[in-house]
Amino acid sequence: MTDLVLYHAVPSRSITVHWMLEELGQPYEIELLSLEAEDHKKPGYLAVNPMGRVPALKHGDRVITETAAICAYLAETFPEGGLNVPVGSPDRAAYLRWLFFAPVTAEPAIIWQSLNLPDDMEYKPFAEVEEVARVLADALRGREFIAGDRMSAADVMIGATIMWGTQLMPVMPPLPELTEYWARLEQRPAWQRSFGEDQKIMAAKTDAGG
Ligand SMILES: N[C@@H](CCC(=O)N[C@@H](CS)C(=O)NCC(=O)O)C(=O)O
Repeated sequence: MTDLVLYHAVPSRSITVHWMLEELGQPYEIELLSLEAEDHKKPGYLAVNPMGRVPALKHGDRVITETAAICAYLAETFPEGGLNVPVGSPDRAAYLRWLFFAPVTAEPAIIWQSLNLPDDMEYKPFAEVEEVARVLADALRGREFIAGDRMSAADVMIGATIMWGTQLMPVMPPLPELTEYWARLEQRPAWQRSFGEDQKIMAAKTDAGG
């Protein structure tokens, strides 16, 4: 019995939290939801996350939502996992910057681009994917990790965002700094484990016609 429960659906942003949990090495359980069956809009789940979206994480009687917030919370709550960059660290500014950059700047740009809206729209509320890719490539050039010289929750967020933007929703220019960074991250045993499990979940859905 564990007091960490991930409300998970595949494919969805919760694969990022799944990876984060594997990186931490803490015991956790998965509550699998089917977005196709609209499990996330049913009262049981709306009581957990009234937004009706995944991921959500329960830690004992606490609930936390928002992928980046969950990753930051896990890193901070379980510092023995080595993915936190604590207050006072010289790398803290970079850590927070990239943790937030992923969902607030990069992800909307990727989604916006994938909508394939007309180029002549007068007002675009989000950054362009080209700019996001260039800024990330500049930040990653000559570095192994995005904040400091070791893996952190910011790498989980930025890595997963690059993977979505260059592979699952391939609208972001696959600049070498980005693809090389992801190629390194995807070798991590924690990603291999979570991704392997998520692929099995996908395969079971396909077999069931879902
Ligand atoms: N800002 C939230 C977004 C969560 C979100 O939109 N999740 C999607 C899956 S990737 C979802 O639950 N979609 C179901 C729906 O909109 O009905 C986060 O970063 O966790």
